[in-house]
Amino acid sequence: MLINCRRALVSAMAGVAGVVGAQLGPGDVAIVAVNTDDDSFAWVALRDVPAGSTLHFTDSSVSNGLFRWSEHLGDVVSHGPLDWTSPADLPAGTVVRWNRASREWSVGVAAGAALTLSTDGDQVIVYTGAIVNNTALAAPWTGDPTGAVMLAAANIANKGWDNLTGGTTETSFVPPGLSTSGGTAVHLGSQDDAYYSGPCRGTPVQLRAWMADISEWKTSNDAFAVTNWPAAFDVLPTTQGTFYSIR
Ligand SMILES: [Ca+2]
Ligand SMILES: [Ca+2]
Repeated sequence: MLINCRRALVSAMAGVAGVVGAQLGPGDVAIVAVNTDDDSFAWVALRDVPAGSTLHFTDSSVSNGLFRWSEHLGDVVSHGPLDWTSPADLPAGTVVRWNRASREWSVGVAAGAALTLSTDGDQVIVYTGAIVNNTALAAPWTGDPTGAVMLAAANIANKGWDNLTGGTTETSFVPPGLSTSGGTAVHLGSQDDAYYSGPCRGTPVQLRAWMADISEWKTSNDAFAVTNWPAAFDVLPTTQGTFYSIR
C-alpha cells in the first residue's frame, strides 16, 4: 500500500529504542527536501535523536576530504554552519523543516548562520562535532573535519558529486565518510528545487535506497510549496524478530 507521506503517521517506534544514546552516524538522518530558490530544506531522523544533540548544516564544498573554510564555515559575511539543537528526544520518522524566512526550525532550536544556496548548484551537508580551521592546510581547503562525523548530504542543481579536486562553490566531492552507494550522499538532479515523494514506510536501509533514487523525487526549477514536502516517516526496525520492551 502506498503511504501518503504528507499525512502525519503514527509511528511504532519501540523498534529503534535500542540505539538511543549511541552516537549519531552516517545515514541516521537524511535530507528530504531542498529549495535553493528560497534557501529552505528539510531532513528526517531515521533513528531516535537524543535530547541535547546538536546537528550542523553547511553548504560548504569538499575537495579531497577538506572543506572550503570561506564557504559558510568561516566566511566573514555569514559565519556557518547552521545549527539545530533539540531540547527533547526527537522520535525517528520526524521531519524537521528549516524556514529561511523566519529563520526557525519546525522542531528544535536554531543557532549559527542560515544557508544561502545557489540555484546554479550547491549541497547541504549534515554533521555532528566540529569542522575547524586548520591553517596548516592549503587555503581555501582548510576546513578540517577530523573532529566531525558526517551524517548525510544532498547535492542539487548540478551534475552531481563531481570529485574534482579544487572545485567551485557549486560542486563538491562526496563528503568524507558518506557514499552514494550507501544512500548517505544523494544527488537531487539538475533542477534547483526537489523533494522526496517516494515511500515513507520502511527500514532505514530501505528508505535510504529509495531516497538515493532520483525517480523517487519531484524536481523543478520553481520552488515547491512546503505543503508538498513529506510530513513524516514510519521508520521500521532494522532487525526483525527482536523483542522490545512495551512502553
Ligand atoms: Ca555552497
Ligand atoms: Ca529556480
